[in-house]
Amino acid sequence: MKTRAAVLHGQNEQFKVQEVDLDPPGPHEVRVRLAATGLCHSDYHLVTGDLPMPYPVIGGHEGAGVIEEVGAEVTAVEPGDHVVLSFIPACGHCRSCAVGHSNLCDLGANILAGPQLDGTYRFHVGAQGAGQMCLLGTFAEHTVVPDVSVVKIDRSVPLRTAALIGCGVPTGYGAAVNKAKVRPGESVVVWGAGGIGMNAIQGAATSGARVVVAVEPDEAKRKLAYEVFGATHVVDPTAVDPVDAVLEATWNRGADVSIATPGVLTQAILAQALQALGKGGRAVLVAVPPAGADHLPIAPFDVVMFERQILGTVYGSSNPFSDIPQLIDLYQSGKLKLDELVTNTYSLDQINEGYEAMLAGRNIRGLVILSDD
Ligand code: CXF
Ligand code: ZN
Repeated sequence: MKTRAAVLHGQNEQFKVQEVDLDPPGPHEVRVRLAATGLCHSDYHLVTGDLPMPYPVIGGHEGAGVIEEVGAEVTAVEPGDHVVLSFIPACGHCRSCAVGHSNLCDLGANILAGPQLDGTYRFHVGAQGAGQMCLLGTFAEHTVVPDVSVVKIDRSVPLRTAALIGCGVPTGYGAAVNKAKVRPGESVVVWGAGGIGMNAIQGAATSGARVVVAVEPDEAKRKLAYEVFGATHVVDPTAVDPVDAVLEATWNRGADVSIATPGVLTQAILAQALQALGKGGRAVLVAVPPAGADHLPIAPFDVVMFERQILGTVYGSSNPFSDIPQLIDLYQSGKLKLDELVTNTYSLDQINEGYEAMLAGRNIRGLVILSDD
């Protein structure tokens, strides 16, 4: 079939919205009509090359939609089902899945490769195969993805809201809840209050953190972090030293938990996130570092003597098939804020405009509306 997609043809180019060819689903694949997709910074890393994927590639890894067609061997979903797309597939059988760490599923090795799991392409631009970001390619009106990349959700949830649970929400919320395991009374600092950080802030606040410091240069995001998502302190790092501000907010102890969620994990922000840790503090590194970054700016002596822990996390250490429905339950019971995350909506043709707004710091989440579903 023909569909429309935002295709990236080369490094430092804009997304080109164009008609593309889409193959039918293979035996273990499904075709999804997408309702909406979020503009995550990670797709922009494809533009800069910080996340390298072969071009051309269909961007997008945060989306939700309706199943239109399933392959011959698919049993978990059927046409008409509503799904959130998971940017890491979860096979359920590899060791990581079996021990409850599906975010580390062995199939995750393929998410930046380009072709689908069988080594061939579903999207074609003329004679050329086009890859799919995280096997998904949600910057498209339709996509074909592995069945282990779709999580069925209740039809009562608006798909435009559910799309946010594809990446930003579990990544940020899970960084605080699953990886840092924030406990009541702890002090938490979150570096960057964008689509990921704002969810780390609400995850820390709902876990009972006594102090939640949001370090964020954009005034509107600081205001929302404080008024809506549960930050107790906000800091403009362009105006004051944010490490001093964290010390001040934590009775000079430093943070129990320091969560790094800026657009790009620069060495400068990483150094501050590590310096802000108190004794026994846990640093949780979420954002993608620049290509070539090869060391952590912290003295090994301090790690040993002050028992500091440095923890990486991908997808907020979530299990997509259990955590995505659970996040939806939390939203429906009023315990998780999602609608407030959407700053602006765009059409697919306006996708580059959405990324300009993100780069200018104006978007928490820009959301591209892809259908009326
Ligand atoms: C990223 C992590 C690296 C692979 C692509 C997705 N996470 C969230 O945006
Ligand atoms: Zn993302």
